[in-house]
Amino acid sequence: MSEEGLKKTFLGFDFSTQRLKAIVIGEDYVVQQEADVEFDVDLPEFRTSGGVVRGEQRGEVMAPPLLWVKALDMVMDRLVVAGVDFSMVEALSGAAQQHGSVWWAKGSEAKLSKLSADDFLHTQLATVFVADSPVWMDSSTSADCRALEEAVGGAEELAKISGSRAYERFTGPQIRKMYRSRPRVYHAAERISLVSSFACSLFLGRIAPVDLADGSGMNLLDIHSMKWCEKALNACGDESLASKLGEPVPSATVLGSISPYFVQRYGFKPECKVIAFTGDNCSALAGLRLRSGWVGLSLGTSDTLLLGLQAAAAPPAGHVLVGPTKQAPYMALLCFANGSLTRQNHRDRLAGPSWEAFNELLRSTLRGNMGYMGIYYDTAEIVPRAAAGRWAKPASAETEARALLEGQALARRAHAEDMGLALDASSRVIATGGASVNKELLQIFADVFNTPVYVQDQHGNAALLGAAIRAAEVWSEDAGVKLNGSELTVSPVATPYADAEAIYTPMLARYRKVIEDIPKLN
Ligand code: XUL
Repeated sequence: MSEEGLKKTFLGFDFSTQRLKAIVIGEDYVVQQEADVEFDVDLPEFRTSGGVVRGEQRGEVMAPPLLWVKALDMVMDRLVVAGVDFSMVEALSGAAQQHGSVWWAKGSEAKLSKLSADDFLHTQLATVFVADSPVWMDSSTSADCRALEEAVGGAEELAKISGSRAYERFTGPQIRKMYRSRPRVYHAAERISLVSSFACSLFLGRIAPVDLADGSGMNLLDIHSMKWCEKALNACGDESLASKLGEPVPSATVLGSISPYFVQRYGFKPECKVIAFTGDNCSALAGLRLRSGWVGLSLGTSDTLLLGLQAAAAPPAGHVLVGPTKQAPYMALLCFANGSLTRQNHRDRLAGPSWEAFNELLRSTLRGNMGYMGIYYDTAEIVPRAAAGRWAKPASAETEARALLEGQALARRAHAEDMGLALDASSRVIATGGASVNKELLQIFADVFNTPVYVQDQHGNAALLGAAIRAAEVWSEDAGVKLNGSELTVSPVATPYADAEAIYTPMLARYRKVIEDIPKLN
């Protein structure tokens, strides 16, 4: 590649719950600079804990949007200190925590378009928000969820239309709560953004549209027609709601050029393109370059599966979203509450505080565990929706150790297939998160999915990397300039044994039978 070619850079942001991160990648997708602002530590004046504040009512969790604006001022300065040359940035994009809503006062758009480069954003935008932003940790909208489901014909119907039954943190129920309990705020808001489209607006100098992928986390979008669902809008607000939300756009949209504020203050070139921002999970799918039939497996406190899908299923649990990239027209998000914490609890019980000792137990058992299966929910499970409990007959420590991990992997595969995941010879599982260093665990996933498991080793934060990669890829397609960084650096860490299919297909069928008998929560 020519020297000139390598000089193009792309900027990505991640407005996550606890921090704002920024990353610069080159045309080869190699990370050049990074900067980070931690809300609680760097911006103590907002008095957040873990990036959020608790409301007066039970379950209310929000964040002051000005915190995010001030964090952007700060992270930009940190990028300057890190030596970023903004005049080389061809395009930027971003990721943000999903579901949160930002409520803009009348006249905000005019303010965004006339910012003075001599001053910080946060001093100029101090009065543009009419309320704190409810965020994804908020669980105060159960009544609104039931009302929304009823208005569209039931939970299953809502799942068919919007890709999810109603969830407390989703933006539709949150808007309904605002309309119902704080009508003055609702009416004072000229526009409502998601955290992603709000962040994008700061760079664009006008209110940015919601992108279809993050828009699918609202319970308001018809994920088939890609338009707002009128019944859902009517259930959550009045006739002004559609115009408050604006028309959604595909995630791979070049929205325009960067606002003059950033050109004058930081030296961006005026043609630098702003690509629609999206939700963090959607961005992670892009960062892992997941295609249809591939699985992103994040092994954390809870386990999250990101699935690239060809078509939208109507999920009994979990979420189907419009895909953020061309490689996956739809995606699914499945969160299993019992992940690493549950693995760790049982490791301690069966082997003490050492993974080595636990893995020793695993090695003294046979794959398939002679048919012994166990289901361990130390905390209420999300997929399937079930109370805490344990469904396993007493057995030796060795047998239980394998039963726990195989049971988890079987659950991940069964519920992924329920979402429409179709595994084939080209499929891959790409593991991330703390437990992705555990080779024994990854071998079990490889066998149960009968698919090789890879570990992403380019960057620990797939959502952040995905933001910069989306900027690069959407820019490249729009500008007709090919970039050389489009392949993911991953290393295969576990491949299935030849007998994996024969062992685990019958176990998968048995898992489905076993969970039928587990009492489900509504
Ligand atoms: C996804 C969700 C969280 C947030 C966290 O539905 O609520 O993963 O996106 O940032």
